[in-house]
Amino acid sequence: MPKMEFITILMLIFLYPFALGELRVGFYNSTCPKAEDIVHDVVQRTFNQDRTITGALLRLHFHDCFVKGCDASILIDSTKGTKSEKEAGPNRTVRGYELIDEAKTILEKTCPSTVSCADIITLATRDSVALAGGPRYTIATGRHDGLTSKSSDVDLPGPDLSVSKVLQAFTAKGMNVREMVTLLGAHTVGFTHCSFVKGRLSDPNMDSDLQAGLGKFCGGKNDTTVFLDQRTGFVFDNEFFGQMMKQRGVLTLDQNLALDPSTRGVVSEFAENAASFRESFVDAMVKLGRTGVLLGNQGEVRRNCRVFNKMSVE
Ligand code: HEM
Ligand SMILES: *[C@@H]1O[C@H](CO)[C@@H](O)[C@H](O)[C@H]1NC(C)=O
Ligand SMILES: *[C@@H]1O[C@H](CO)[C@@H](O)[C@H](O)[C@H]1NC(C)=O
Ligand SMILES: CC(=O)N[C@H]1CO[C@H](CO)[C@@H](O)[C@@H]1O
Repeated sequence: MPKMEFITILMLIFLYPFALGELRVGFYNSTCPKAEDIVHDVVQRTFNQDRTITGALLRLHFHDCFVKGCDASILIDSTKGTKSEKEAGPNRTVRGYELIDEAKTILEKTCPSTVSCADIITLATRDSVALAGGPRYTIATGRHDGLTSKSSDVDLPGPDLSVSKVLQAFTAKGMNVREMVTLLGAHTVGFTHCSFVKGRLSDPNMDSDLQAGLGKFCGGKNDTTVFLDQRTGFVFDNEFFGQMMKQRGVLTLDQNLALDPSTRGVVSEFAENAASFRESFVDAMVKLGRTGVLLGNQGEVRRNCRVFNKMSVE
């Protein structure tokens, strides 16, 4: 029937972008109009009790996106057969899983099987940055959740690597040197365990007052934590870069950003110009959030962020 065919073709043309899939601002406008509000409320409630959630989510989002793309593969729990990404060394101390579960539980009640775990991470991170004083930005959604998560896939750079080695890892993900410095500005919030600091207690590139202070906290046997930004560790601002310019970086890599000729200029620009850092940060986060995303009919929308749908017991 010609008429039917015509309608079919029209429908195909109309549905084409959906089948192909793309990230869009307000992707859930019609399928789950409350999605972004629900995530925001959960983040707000958690933040009111625990301001460290901003650092937790930023790191969770980064570790997710840099290993097999922003596909929530970091959320998968290990099973008897497979060690998942979260078991890998660099994740030891990644936090924030409970918040994602809480948002997912509410979303599954409101609009079942609609909002991906990868989008929840992305939205929650965005909201937590704004609550800590950082920029509020719009971010596209429509990511799907990945179907694999293996501890052996995790190859994140460590904090003692040189700037040029770490840059290689960022370049491999399509980021330039300015974007790398910008994203490392996330270390304006959150903390590190003393195990990453011990090796710096005699580093001549560290301000001597800071060294004495860290020596007291990190000199003992306990692996306690210290702020990455020693001046405003809870506030999302450009003070991290000010601290690097004063040799008050806690991680070797962070300090080296201010010492290495390839990155020093950007560090000094951000230290002086808060607006410039904020703008760059928004652009870099939007870009980070597009890394290796699964769209359209790739992947799935997990019902439980810790378990692949095919593994879950109905
Ligand atoms: C490849 C370069 C990077 C290295 C080597 C690195 C290394 C580290 C290390 C060693 C810690 C301390 C972890 C702990 O002891 O618990 C840390 C914490 C953190 N990282 Fe990074 N990082 C990098 C890039 C990033 C990026 C790109 C972001 C976000 C966009 C980020 C966000 C954070 C945050 C927010 C924390 C604090 C976590 C918390 O408070 O629990 N990092 N990072
Ligand atoms: C969703 O709504 C917002 C605000 O009205 C709009 O900016 C955005 O383009 C919409 N997105 C879609 C995919 O409909
Ligand atoms: C180390 O941890 C133990 C057990 O949590 C605690 O009793 C002790 O006071 C801590 N020592 C220092 C130096 O913080
Ligand atoms: C939260 C979590 O699963 N952390 C794991 C990260 O990796 C270390 C080392 O393999 C495990 O001991 C942790 O349990």
